[in-house]
Amino acid sequence: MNELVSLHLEDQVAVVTISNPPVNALSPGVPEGLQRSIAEAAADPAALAIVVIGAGRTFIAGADIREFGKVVSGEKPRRSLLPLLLEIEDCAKPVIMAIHGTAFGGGLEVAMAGHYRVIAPSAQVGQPEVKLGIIPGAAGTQRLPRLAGVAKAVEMCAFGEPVGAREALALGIADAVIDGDLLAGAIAFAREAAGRPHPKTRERQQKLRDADPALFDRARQQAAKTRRGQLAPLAAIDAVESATRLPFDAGCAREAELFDRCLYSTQSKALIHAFFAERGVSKIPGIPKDTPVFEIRRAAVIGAGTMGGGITMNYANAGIPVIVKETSQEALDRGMAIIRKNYASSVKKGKLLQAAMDQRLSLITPQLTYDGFDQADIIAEAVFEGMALKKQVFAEIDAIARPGCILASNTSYLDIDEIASATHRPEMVVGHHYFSPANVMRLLEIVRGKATGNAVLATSMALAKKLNKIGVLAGNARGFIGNRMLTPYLREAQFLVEEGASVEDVNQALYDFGMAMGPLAMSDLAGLDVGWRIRKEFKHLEKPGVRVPLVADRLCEMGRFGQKTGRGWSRYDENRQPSPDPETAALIEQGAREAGIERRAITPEEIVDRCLFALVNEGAHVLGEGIALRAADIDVVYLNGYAFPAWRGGPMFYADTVGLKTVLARMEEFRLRASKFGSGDDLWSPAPLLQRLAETGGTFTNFDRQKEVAAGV
Ligand code: 3H9
Repeated sequence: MNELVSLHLEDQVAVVTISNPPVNALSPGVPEGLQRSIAEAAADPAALAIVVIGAGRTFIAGADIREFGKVVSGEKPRRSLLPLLLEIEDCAKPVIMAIHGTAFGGGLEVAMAGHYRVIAPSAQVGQPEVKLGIIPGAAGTQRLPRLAGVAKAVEMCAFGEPVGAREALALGIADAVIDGDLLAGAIAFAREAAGRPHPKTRERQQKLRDADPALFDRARQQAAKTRRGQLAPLAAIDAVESATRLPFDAGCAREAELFDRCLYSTQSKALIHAFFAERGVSKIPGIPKDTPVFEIRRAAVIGAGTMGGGITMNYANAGIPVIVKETSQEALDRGMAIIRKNYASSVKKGKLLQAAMDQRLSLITPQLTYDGFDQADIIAEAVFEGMALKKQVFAEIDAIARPGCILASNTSYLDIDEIASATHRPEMVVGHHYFSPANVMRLLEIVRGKATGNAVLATSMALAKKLNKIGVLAGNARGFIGNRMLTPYLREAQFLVEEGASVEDVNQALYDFGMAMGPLAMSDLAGLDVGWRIRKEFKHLEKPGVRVPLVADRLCEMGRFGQKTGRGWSRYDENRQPSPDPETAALIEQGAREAGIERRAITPEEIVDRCLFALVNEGAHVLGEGIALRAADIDVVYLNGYAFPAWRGGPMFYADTVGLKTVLARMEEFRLRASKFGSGDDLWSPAPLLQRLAETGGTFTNFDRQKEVAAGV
């Protein structure tokens, strides 16, 4: 016995309790403790049956993912859980797994080795390993199809979505749902089971025989579409398929082979990095977890445009009453119509009940005045991007808002300190930068002005969670983290078309890399007028003589704003499907000719490297300047705000996997090439941090700015 797993006898049933907070992961010591407890209970003549249960908030949430990090870096070999699971399954006394919270990954695999599973109504079970770039590694792909059927096992193992208690019961994963006290119910179930022969999952065959052989290819096609570029979903399908073709032991051996292949892949390293990065962003040095936060009971939003409408929906979705204000009835009606349309489309797709839609709409108060703003705990501004207008709005709300009300700007580029200077309470002013569509995208950049109070930041982080967003702290630099980095990324995309690549070449190369869409397609989706407006705002900061893109402004002057006008970099039909636009191509060629740019053939590799290394170099500036706290925070921004492929880990992690020396060498090639246009040093000088890490063999992932600051570096 050890502290992680304990054993006691209750009502002639041995109760094995796993206690490894926070999620009872199978860390070293837990499997060993389980093994000893089960053996001791099996040998105890006073015990009729055995119940395994998790202490705290959950059953076992899986293998300890931190251990995989060590395996990947070669520090520790993998210890197999398989022998333990066979021992449990072969135990002479019935073993009942009592599930609450989540039985995920190795947790479900342990549960399936028991003879019976009882489950709390709110519990979930799943094999989410693919989300970490691996597959179940302890016979999950072999036992699950025997319990739930092959089709469901393929779905759960290849796509990683969990099922709730009632579905688990219907599928045969669980044997009973226990309302009320789970342990008491499990003990009662165990006493009843004690007299009966108990089934071994690995010996069940019926559901394997029922499988439709065509389902594997269908699943592969689905994975190729919805998990583009990822290895693990395909490996999971192969592993489940082997359950239908091979005896149990051989199926397990095949699973182990596929598991190892996935575990040692860069994809799993990247996805595990993304898992911990997402959970690390809320940890802000100097703002401990117990920092007091303001309660947000009522919200107000200024502006019912694309962003304001989405932000309003976020509050309503979280059950927070929200006022949305516009300046004209027409704009207000238009905004509310879009909100209603968005909800109605969720109802139509079966994602939302009509009653929930009605309830959410009832929380929204559309109006043209500031009435009720004095009651709000937060006022979110989402008006057009322009400093003069923002300052005017902040001066107005400063005069109305009650003390203790947070004033948040949704600016995507502007200086939060200057906005705050329009108020008498800069400590209450913060940036809440949402990403379009704001009701869908999970990222929220929380921008710290020089006066922003810690309580405001802590509240913003907590609020992000409540709104089902991932809050990332950003410093007050033009474009903050995400958009600041986007500028050089989009710049290179435009230079590439000027130098000879087609719009389609550029979009395709980045799409093939794994981005949800190419850079120019993304610009067309966001609206070319957005960047145009920002460029005008910052025109005075452009350095004379440095090369700037030639075509985007011309497209805007012609009223081609992208998808919304049907024309931009590409042409769009009424279903927003793109096709090449010869007029845009001619415009690009003309611009290049006038500027004396010699056009040439450009490889997809050059397209990817130029766009991404420009992005990474700016990321290194952002990190070195402390605009982002950690490289992992930058990765979270790009994974959740810009659809960077999670299996690449984010731009900074990707650069680490390429190797910073290689990145630097490639940038030098680009610098020399750009020198032809007189802008090599301005555009391709490496960020000091990138240079230093490349020279010292460091990585972005291991760079700890806080440590360096503390050490006075
Ligand atoms: C696996 O099982 C492979 C098998 O086939 C076996 C092969 C041999 N390990 O998410 P939260 C930490 S693969 C280590 O904020 P929630 C997490 O980092 C695994 N740590 O809470 C955080 O730490 P901190 C398959 C873990 O309530 C804290 O717990 N399983 C693990 O929002 C709280 O986490 C999965 O993929 C872990 N397995 O959500 C499940 N899980 O406080 C992954 C969590 O220091 N986990 N932590 O930041 C989850 O999906 C969610 O964490 C869960 C709780 C739903 C469980």
